[in-house]
This record gives sequence, C-alpha cells and structure tokens, in this order.
Amino acid sequence: MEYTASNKQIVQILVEKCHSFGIKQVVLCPGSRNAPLIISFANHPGFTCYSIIDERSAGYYALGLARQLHEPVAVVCTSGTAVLNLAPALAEAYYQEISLVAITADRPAELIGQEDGQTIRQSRVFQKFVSHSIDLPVDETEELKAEASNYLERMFKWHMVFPGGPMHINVPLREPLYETTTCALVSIPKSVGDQQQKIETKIHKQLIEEWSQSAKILIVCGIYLPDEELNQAVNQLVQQKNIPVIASANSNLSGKGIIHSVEKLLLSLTSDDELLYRPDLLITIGGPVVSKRIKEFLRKVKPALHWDVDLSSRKVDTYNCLTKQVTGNPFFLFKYLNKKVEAKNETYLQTWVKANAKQQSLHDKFIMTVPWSDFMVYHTFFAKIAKPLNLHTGNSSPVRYIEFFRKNPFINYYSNRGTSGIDGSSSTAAGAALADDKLTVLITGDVAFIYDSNALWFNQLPKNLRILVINNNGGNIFRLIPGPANSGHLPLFETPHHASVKMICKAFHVYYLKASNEIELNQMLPSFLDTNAGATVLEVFTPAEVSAEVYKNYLQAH
Ligand SMILES: Cc1ncc(C[n+]2csc(CCOP(=O)(O)OP(=O)(O)O)c2C)c(N)n1
Repeated sequence: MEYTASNKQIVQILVEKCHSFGIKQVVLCPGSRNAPLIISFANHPGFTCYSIIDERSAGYYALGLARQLHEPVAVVCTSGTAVLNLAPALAEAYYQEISLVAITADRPAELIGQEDGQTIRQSRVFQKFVSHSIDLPVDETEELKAEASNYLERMFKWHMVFPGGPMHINVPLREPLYETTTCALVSIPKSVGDQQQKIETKIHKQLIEEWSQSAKILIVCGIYLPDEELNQAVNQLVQQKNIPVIASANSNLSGKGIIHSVEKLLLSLTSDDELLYRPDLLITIGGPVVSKRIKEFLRKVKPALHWDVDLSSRKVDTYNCLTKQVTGNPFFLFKYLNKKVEAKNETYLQTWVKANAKQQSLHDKFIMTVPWSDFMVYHTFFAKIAKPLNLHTGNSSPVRYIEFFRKNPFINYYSNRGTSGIDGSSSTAAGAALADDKLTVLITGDVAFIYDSNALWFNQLPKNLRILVINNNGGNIFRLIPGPANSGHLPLFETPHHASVKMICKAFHVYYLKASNEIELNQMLPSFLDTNAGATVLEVFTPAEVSAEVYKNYLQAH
C-alpha cells in the first residue's frame, strides 16, 4: 500500500516510526513550516488526525486523548511561539507520566538568531518536562538518516517499557515545504508497553519482613486511572487483611471500607487522636493526593516506614519519610501480599472506618441544611447520575468538592492534578471525549472555563462532551483558603468579571443551558445528561459568599 507524503525523507522516517510505535492519534496545529509533517500524517492511513488551532489547547486535547486511550498521542505544531504554547500540556503530562509526543517544526540552524521570521531557540526547549528531547537532522545524508532513525527507535523503545511521560522531537525543515512523493507503507505497529512491570522477588522478601514488623499499616492512593484488577486487590487488602485505605476520588478505587473524604475526617482529630491514627508503615500508590491535611498529618506523625510503589522510577517523597521506593505495578505487589501475609488485628482498620462512618452521617445531616450554593450543585448533580460516565474536574475547587461525596460507582474520575493548572481542563476533557463513547462531563469554575474557552474552537467537538460551569463570578477558591480575604486585596485573587459564558458558547456554536437555583438545576440536568444532545455547556449561577460560607461550615461541622 502507498500514500502521498512529504518528499522530506527525515519526515517520512519520523512518521513511520510514530506509526510503528503505536501512535494512532495526531493533533495537528496549522502552520507552514510544519506543512511536511501535516501532509504526511494526514495522508498516512494509520493515523486519525484532528486540527486544533490554539497550540495550548491542542496540547491538552492530545493529553486528554492519550490519558483516555492509554497510548501515546502526538501533537504537531509550527515553529516560534507556537512551540512554547505546548509547554503547559507537556508539564502536566510530565507529572502525570502520560506519553505525549510533541513534534515541532523548526528553521534550519543557519537561520536561528538571524532575524528570520517565526524563529526562536527551540532545541531542547522543554528539557525539564520531557524524558527525551531530540533534534532531527536537516540534511538527508545516509549517515544522518540512519542516526536519526536509530535514535528515534531507541527513544520509542524506552517509552514502550517505561511509562515515560512526554518527549520532544524538533524537526528543522528547509524550503520548499509542500513537495510530495509517493511512499510505501512500511511499518507495522508494535504493541505498546503494557506497563505491567513485576516487582523483583528479592524486594518482595524485604517488604514481607517490614510488613510483618508493622502493626498499623495504611495505604494512601492518589490520582490513578481506572484499574479494576488493582481495585479488587486493594479491596481484598481491606476486607481480608484489615488494612485501611485512603483514596482520592480520582484514584478510581472504591469499595466497602475505602475512605474518600479524608480532609474533613482529619480536621476532626485532636492531637491525642493522632497517635491512634499514625501508621507504622505507610504504602503510597498513584500520583498526587488532593487532600492537603493528609499531607500535613503524615508529615507530622512521620510513619517509621514508607514505601512508594510506582511504575516509574522517579523518586517522590511527599511525606518526608520515604524509606523504600518500589518500582513496579502496585497490582502485582498487592496480589503478592494478599497471598503471602497474615491479616492484621482489625483495631487500626476500625479506628479509620468508624471515624469515616461518623463523618458520612454528619455529611448526610449537613446536606439537609444546605442553601443554594456550589455545594448544592455537586449534591444535585451526583444524585442524578445513574449511568456510566467519565467525570473530569477542573482546578481547583471542583477537584476538592468531589472529595466530599461518596464515590459514585458509575463514575470514572479524572483531573489535571499533575500541575493543577486552570489552563487546559476543557481541552483535556474534550480530547478525552474524542476517545470514549461514554458521556464525558467536565465540572469547572467560570474562571477556568473562560481561560480555556478555545477548547470549543474545534469543528469536530465531540457530541458526548458536557461542560458544567459553576459560575460564582470569580475564583471562589480564594474565599475558601485562608489568606486572600485578609490580604485587603481579595478582588485581585478572586477576579470577578463581566465575561459571558453564554456569549462564548454562541461564538463557538455550542448548545447552552443555564440554571440559577435548585429547581432549575433539577430541570436542566436531564437535558444536559441526555446522550443525544450534542456538546453542551450548562452554566449554573451560584452566590460567591454563600458558597464559601457553606464550604467552611461543612469542614467545621463535626
Ligand atoms: C494556569 C494557572 N493560573 C493560575 C492558577 C491559580 N488558580 C487556581 S484556582 C484559580 C481560580 C479558579 O477559578 P474558577 O475556575 O472560577 O473556580 P472556583 O474557584 O470558583 O471553583 C486560579 C486563578 C492556576 N492554578 N493555573
């Protein structure tokens, strides 16, 4: 089989390598310098291409696609500042360890720094946020082509074994840029690393010893993609080995005895209680946790032992007490422990479970008293969900609110907590919606929505995308955290505004709904969640002051 590609041989090599590496989705940003790349990717039958104009948004679309599909996704842009606009998504992908491949067109070296148009220093510009950076050669000698091909091969292979995060391929290109040729399809996609790294047997033995010596063992799980096998292994540890598990909502773990709402629980502890709750051995899995208090608590009580189990070998010591970094898939470790270890005395598990049950009943009582506010929006929304959906939450109050509610079994949770930016939530959700037929709902604040409104600037906006914008006229988070209100400059933090979500939707031809109270929200949610409705934004107006009051009262009600 043949296809029409750019006549640049380096581009042909790159495109074939991407195909053999298992890249199937490519986000293309318009430009001329990257024309050889656009033409080659678009004509190659192995790729589905999307055209997104704003590079910052495009980077996040690619991230959403890659995270949803568990496979590498490429984003291609032209030279100059276009490149720098990929930085936010690359940083997020780096901290979430998502395989995002940034392919940037560049001028040849002799034109850089010579006042040529759209030219900046691009080589290794993302060095701190990618695991590999490569500059492809501009000249097409046999030696240079072979060198580039070998390097790409090695880099891609490395990423097949390790969940390597993002990479950057910079492609200097000389004019003419639009000449094409016919190419044979040569590559066959290899199966991309299944990231099933086993944990070495010798490490297992050491861990068993430490496990046996520890009376109180606590598992804390941060952000984790839905993984049913892992969920079962974790539940077995709770049910059969009496191990308490604290799991962020976006850890996607759930089951009887798994604790989600830890922020409020920890607030209710006295300093005497802290000893009771202090683990001897802490086991952490997944990415960052949302709760600030769990970090403060564990840093303060300092467990004697702490294992962090992660597929990547990046050392992360969140609680300043790391004693063992275990590289591998936590599922294998938990499966092994379930087979080999004795159950612990259930007192420690019960301490956590009882405190959690108390908080749950306080939560239920609290709800009966809540006025119209952000809190009420979440309560009303969760009560309506009876079908599977993917829920994305923006930064930073949505990601906190969802921690207060019981894990809904129909929902898979996602959020950009790698760097907690407000700049790509909508684009990430839209990218993810392209990759899954399920309804994809983003709950975001007004500021984050307006910031990333170019997410709607896409002709093929997925029909299953729903964005619920909680409009409390500014960044309500700055009323929730201590500091801004007493600074004398709250408006500089909160940034109330006159921007119109409705007009943004109109500009991009996106279906728009609104609600201003509980009755209207209950009326609007069925249309919003209707799977045939097409991409829809539901703007829910809430009072800023009351919402902040309710949030604070909730945390204090114990
Ligand atoms: C790119 C970026 N800029 C600034 C911030 C700091 N920040 C965190 S939350 C926030 C306001 C978010 O407001 P909104 O989206 O309305 O959500 P709300 O707090 O009202 O829930 C800001 C400016 C950030 N996280 N990322």
